[in-house]
Amino acid sequence: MKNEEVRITGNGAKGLSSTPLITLYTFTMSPYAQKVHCYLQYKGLPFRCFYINPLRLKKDLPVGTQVPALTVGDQSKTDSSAIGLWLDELFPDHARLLPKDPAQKEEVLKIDQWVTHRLIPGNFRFYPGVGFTPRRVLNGWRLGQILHKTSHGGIPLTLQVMWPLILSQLGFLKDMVEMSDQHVPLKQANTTLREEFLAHLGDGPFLGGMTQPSLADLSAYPHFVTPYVGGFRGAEGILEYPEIVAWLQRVRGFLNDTPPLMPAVALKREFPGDQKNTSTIRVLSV
Ligand SMILES: N[C@@H](CCC(=O)N[C@@H](CS)C(=O)NCC(=O)O)C(=O)O
Repeated sequence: MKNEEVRITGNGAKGLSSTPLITLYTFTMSPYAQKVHCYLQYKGLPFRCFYINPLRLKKDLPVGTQVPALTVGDQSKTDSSAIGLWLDELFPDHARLLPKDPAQKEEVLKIDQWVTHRLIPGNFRFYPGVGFTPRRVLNGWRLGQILHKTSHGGIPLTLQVMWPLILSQLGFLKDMVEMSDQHVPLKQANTTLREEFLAHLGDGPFLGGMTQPSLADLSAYPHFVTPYVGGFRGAEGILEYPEIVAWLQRVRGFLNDTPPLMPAVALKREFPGDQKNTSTIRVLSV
């Protein structure tokens, strides 16, 4: 698929005339932008994605300096969790991201903060990390390749080759790695985060023991799904946690995957748990 064709993708849904035009400004692998993508899918709102070229980020954003940014009609907002709260205010008749009950709402917001400031930063050690291990270099190249395939205009080959080095120099990624348990070995840090996640899930079926998915589930879901389906090294560790895979499958049942969370050109693996035999993961040809 040519880059021009994936610059803006929409679901072509009916109802855009009655619902204001909604545009999500995103990068394919941004876990924060993907949070908002899932909020919109869960609320069943028609929207389109503008896959920003990271080399022209500030020029192409309607507001702010980071993705996600969301435009609803003539209003724009940044910051993933704040956008979630805003969507509930703007579209109260669509599925709610936050429960009405004050105690449950507080619990959901607390777990969302844990996802945003602890779970997601921990994952950034796979891409930029500290130092250059083979896995980080391969994941850096994979990210550069995906951004090239999905962002308008693409990324020159020389920069794609240098992508692991470029990532290691980005200020916001250094901040993310600082926020993670960077002095603990990566495998151990991942185990701790997955155990903390399971503690938040409790007896389920959704985070915080809720009976329906909430802002917290939709914030955490893409963090586990997209590095896996995108073919990133190390993401397959999720298959060692059948409770998390079962939760991912439950959340997926509430999402209308239009436009898809991952453009088809960025897919390398099937959804976690969809493989009949998880010991032989089928790699999709792209
Ligand atoms: N707290 C923000 C974080 C957003 C964020 O870190 N976005 C990254 C992409 S994952 C970005 O746009 N970085 C580019 C930069 O900071 O120059 C949110 O939750 O939306």
